[in-house]
Amino acid sequence: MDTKYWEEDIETLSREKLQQLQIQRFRKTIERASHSPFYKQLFKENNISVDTIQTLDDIRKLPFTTKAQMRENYPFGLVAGDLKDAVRLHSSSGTTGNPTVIVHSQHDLDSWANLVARCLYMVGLRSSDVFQNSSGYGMFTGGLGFQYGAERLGALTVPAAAGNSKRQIKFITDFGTTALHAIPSYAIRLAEVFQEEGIDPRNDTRLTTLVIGAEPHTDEQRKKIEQMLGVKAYNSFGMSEMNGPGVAFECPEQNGMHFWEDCFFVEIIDPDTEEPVPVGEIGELVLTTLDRDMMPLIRYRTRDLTRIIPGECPCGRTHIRIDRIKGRSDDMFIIKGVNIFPMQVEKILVQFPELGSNYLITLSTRDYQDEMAVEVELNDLSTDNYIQLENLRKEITRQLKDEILITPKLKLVKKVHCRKARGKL
Ligand code: DLL
Repeated sequence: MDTKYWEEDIETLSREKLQQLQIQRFRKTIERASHSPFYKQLFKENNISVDTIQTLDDIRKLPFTTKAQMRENYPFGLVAGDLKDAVRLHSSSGTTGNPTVIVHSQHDLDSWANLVARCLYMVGLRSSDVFQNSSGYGMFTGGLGFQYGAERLGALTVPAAAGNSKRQIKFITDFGTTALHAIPSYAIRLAEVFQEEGIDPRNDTRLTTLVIGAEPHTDEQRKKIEQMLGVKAYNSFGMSEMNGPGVAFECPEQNGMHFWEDCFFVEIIDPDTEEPVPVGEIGELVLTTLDRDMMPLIRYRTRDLTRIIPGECPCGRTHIRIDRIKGRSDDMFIIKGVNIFPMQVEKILVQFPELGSNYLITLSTRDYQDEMAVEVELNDLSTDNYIQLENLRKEITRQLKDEILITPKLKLVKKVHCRKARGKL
């Protein structure tokens, strides 16, 4: 008989047993991490050993790990295993300075594929499905992450990769794609191209399921996508530091995303006081890997803001649920699935002597598409020659595209000198 769980014994484990498993895996993680140069030093400075963890509350005795520390210890300072046992490396998109690097052993990749398969099974996908992935393949984990997860499930998996909407549509119709993975902004774009091509995805394709994630989106956007494509869309959360996709995922109840607590330990803290917030309140998500061999991460400050949804889920899964990501506690923003820090824009702009020191980044959403505009002032000495200015604009745009992976609308503006107006009130 077909069950509704991929791994019923884990997904419906009692809270007590789940917590026992977490302590056991937490201790193993500490032991494992202590072999990396970074954690070895950190544990020594903070007097941490496996015995520090007797109960789950003891976890608060451990220091946090930050993205900055990962960059400082680039590329392999947090690697705990022997690099000869490493089989894959992913690095973050769009970061300032060194990217964050995650190295995986075969065990890690197996565990990750299993988690993604668990998510897909949860929303009804089976080996008879045709799963098309419109994520970028390469360093972005949405590509290979879903590829291996869908293959693990046994689905016929189509690595269509990003872009080329007409080709995506041809694949969907020709191969009988039943489930599609897309970032939300792209799902809307694809629905528009369907319209332009005169194909009705609701009647002319076998599409029933959409997996959307990797960037913030609202419930209204989801409804619009569902209606345009004639699918049920499920929210999927993850990050490259925690493998990628397959970290938290909605079940058919769609009342939050189940967080796979056998593989990740979840804390929600106040980003300023660093103290835990009460269940149900919004704070910063802090995560510890519980089943990673090559590069465990302990109490990683994700900067994502969310909350734990109180209560039990009628689906029977005991793993906690988190709400949609409400924002970030740093200045990172996500455009078209790409993570961008304003510093990256600044890094490029400062290299042009023609530019002044002020710039403005504007983010907007038009017809459900994210847009990024950069206005930057020219300095006093810059030319008035239109052709030279246009060449300058193109060169800055090109360099920005190289750095942030998307092309912003760039406007060069004359410096405005303000004179004070005198007047009497
Ligand atoms: O975006 C991994 C992924 C791929 C997740 C495909 C889901 C689907 P990063 O590029 O490292 O990894 O970006 C991680 O994206 O910290 C969040 O800020 C944001 N994010 C991811 N999923 C969601 C979501 C992948 N469902 C960062 N809703 C995270 C809102 C999301 N934000």
